[in-house]
Amino acid sequence: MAYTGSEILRKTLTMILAGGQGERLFPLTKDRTKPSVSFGGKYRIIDFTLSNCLNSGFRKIYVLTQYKSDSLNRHLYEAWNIFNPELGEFIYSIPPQFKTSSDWYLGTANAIYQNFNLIEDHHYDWVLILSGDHIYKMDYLKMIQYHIEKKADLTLSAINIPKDQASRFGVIQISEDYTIQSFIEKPKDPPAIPNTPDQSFVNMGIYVFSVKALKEAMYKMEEEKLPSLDFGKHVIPYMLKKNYNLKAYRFIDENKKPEPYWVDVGTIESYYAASMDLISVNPHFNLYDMHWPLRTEQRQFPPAKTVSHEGERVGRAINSLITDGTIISGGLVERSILGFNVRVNSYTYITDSIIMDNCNIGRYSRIRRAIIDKNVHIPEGTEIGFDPEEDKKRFKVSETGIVIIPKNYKF
Ligand code: ADQ
Ligand code: ADP
Repeated sequence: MAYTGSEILRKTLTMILAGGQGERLFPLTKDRTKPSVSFGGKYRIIDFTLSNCLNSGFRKIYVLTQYKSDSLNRHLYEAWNIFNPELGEFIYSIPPQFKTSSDWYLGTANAIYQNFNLIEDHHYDWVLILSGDHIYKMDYLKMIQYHIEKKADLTLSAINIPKDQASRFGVIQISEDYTIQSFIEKPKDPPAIPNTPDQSFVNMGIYVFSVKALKEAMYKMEEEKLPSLDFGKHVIPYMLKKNYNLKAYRFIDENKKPEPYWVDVGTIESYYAASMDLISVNPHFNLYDMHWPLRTEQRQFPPAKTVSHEGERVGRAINSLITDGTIISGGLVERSILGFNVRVNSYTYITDSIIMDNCNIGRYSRIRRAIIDKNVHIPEGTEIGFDPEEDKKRFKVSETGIVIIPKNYKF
């Protein structure tokens, strides 16, 4: 049976998993959940998934939260409280329901299971399950149309990535018609794509389930007393074993570049690389494409400003993103991202760095390959990113030498 786009949108519930602890992004996730971490100067990571929902028409959204969800909840309220319940649109944030035990959400599938009533109460046919911590542009309606066309029980979106990075992901193997034949969650030695030995085909954690099949599979797992906490570890392997129709959907990037771009910004290195992509001359991810607008909270700050005294040519920013309220006064900023309300003072040099909201960089400071979280005042003459041994005494330094200064750090 063919469905129109609007029928699909009416019969689909979107659930965004936003509860991950984000340990590998520490200390950016010390007091906030991963989807709430700033990204690209003015956004938070979850804005990218939510913008995808909005741009593909999905407006019935539950955000499943857990750890340190305070700033995420406030952000959802301040930036995303835009849906109209009278039109059947909503966005609600749902903490653990303690339905199956007195515990928190015990995994991705358990988070959905604890909220099954939300799916059942309104007779949805499909549930779209997303992660709140990925950077990409995707039209989810195309994926659900594919799911219906293939008569699938579960469709998961997948992408080719270098094999040597694939052990962080669920790796799949498919037949010619994209039926999933094997799925291995985070294998030590990931299988390669046939005839492409350096690439693997991996699960992006974006799922479309037919509600009937999901319910049946999860209740059967419960009856059989099998663990059903996690999609990657438990539910997908179970459904494969029981011969459900599992299909892979090859990710279509709405950036429309030859190489599809999707990043799980789960580590400091991937967060930093995805940030630096934004400021590269030809980024994979285009913030300025008005066909796929990205939404966030619009805050009341004056325009960003650069200041240089008569005859000087300082107070400059090159290849950088500068957010509102920021003043670069007599310093040089290169290949960096500056958040809201930052002050860069005279004779400073900032390069290849991310400086978040309300930071003040004192005169004569030199900062290189650093991530400085919100509200940090860097004293005059401070050097960061030039002497790894010195940096390690005070701060977390990533594998590739990125220095991270936590929010509110006092020098
Ligand atoms: P991971 O990303 O490792 O692998 P996981 O850490 O479980 O999976 O997180 C998936 C999403 O769910 C994240 O957005 C996370 O924040 C959220 N989440 C995790 N636990 C949660 C909980 N208890 N409550 C609410 N939200 C929670 C998965 C798949 C892999 C796939 C990758 C792609 O298992 O097969 O390759 O995603 O990133
Ligand atoms: P995070 O460090 O998690 O990114 P922020 O400090 O940016 O969090 O604050 C998260 C939200 O809380 C923002 O929407 C901001 O407007 C609001 N907020 C920040 N400080 C205060 C405060 N002192 N009182 C009330 N709301 C605040």
